[in-house]
Amino acid sequence: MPQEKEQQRRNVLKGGLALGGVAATASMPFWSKLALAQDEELMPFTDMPEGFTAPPVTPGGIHFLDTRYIDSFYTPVDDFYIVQHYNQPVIPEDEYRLQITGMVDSLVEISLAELKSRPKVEIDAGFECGGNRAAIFHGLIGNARWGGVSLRELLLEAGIQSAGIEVVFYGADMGTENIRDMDAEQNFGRSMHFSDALRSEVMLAYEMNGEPLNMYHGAPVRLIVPGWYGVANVKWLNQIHVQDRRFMGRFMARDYVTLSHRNIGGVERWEERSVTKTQLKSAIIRVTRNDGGHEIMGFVLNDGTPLRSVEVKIDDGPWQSAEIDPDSTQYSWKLFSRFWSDATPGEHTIVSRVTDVNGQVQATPDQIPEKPTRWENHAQFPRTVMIS
Ligand SMILES: Nc1nc2c(c(=O)[nH]1)N[C@H]1C(S)=C(S)[C@@H](COP(=O)(O)O)O[C@H]1N2
Ligand SMILES: [Mo]
Repeated sequence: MPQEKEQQRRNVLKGGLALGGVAATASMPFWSKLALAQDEELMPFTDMPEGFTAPPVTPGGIHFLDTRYIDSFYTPVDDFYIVQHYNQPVIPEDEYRLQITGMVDSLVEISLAELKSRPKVEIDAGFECGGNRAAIFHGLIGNARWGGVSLRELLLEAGIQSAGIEVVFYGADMGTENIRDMDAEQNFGRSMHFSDALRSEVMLAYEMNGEPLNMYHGAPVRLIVPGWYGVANVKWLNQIHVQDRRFMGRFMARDYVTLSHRNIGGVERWEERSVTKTQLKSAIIRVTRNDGGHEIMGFVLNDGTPLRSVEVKIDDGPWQSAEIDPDSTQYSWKLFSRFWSDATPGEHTIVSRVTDVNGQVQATPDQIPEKPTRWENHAQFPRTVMIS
């Protein structure tokens, strides 16, 4: 259970604080560096507005994480960011039904109790909103242990017919969309090709960090698509529909669409693509000072491709390798840290970059294709910090 794991860490942490200081820093287990020690002080980012803080969780409100204070591998449920585009429906557990409809051999209607009686799967998955951005400390982000059932098994049991290529996921939340001068009531909907839907790690989650999923995060059941941007993880999921053509709802085809100027097989084009797989990204979340020196922390997200390295660069210095949290798993976020022994007082620029096993390096802002839309911010992000 994640909570027990966290509790163990905290207990060990309390006992271990006496270690403190210079000698301990290098040998300290990674997780013990996450929680700020009593004498550890946050160095201010000079590229941030003063007095910036994350808002409280409110019904219907968007909430983000103050990433400077990340102190655990699993984001506590109450701190995990919240984004929704319509309402937040309250669905009584005993009334909940999930339907699988369309081009399947047998239509499915399944209650929550029936879902829970199926073999349980658990996976660590971290994700960010496709619209996450530096101005809010990349706070539309979180990492959790999700518990639920395999989508693949359910779909295989229902039997996708050979003409069924697209799997559409509908939430119970609803809004009015003005489309071609007409008001159309629609539920939140997202889709993917059946080969993506059949990936073994895609799941229908009814638990988050060992607790029943709460209303904000899509109770009683949501989709979790490890390695994809947040928008794929349909909350309040109550219908899965298999069809023979692409789904063109707002969140696939009009919104969460990245417009970028890129080379398409040798031809320069303005291309529009749906926000799906998470781009290779790292960012620095904080710099702290303790009695041993300064510590730089950050996170990595990507589509699950294993990583080769994460590096940090200070001012015009060399790239220096950072330590990746050994608790990281394929689809979790990867927290990293780098000890900064010779920080001098004054303003410094720090930046991180991640490289995956295929040799793909996180792009610099110059290397990112011209991209007027606000989605998929994954360029290296230099920050300025005031060291004291
Ligand atoms: N039904 C439904 N699911 C949804 C959304 C929504 O508006 N309605 N928003 C999506 C977006 S854009 C994001 S970033 C994630 C956020 O999940 P969270 O609020 O649990 O962090 O949910 C996704 N799933
Ligand atoms: Mo999002």
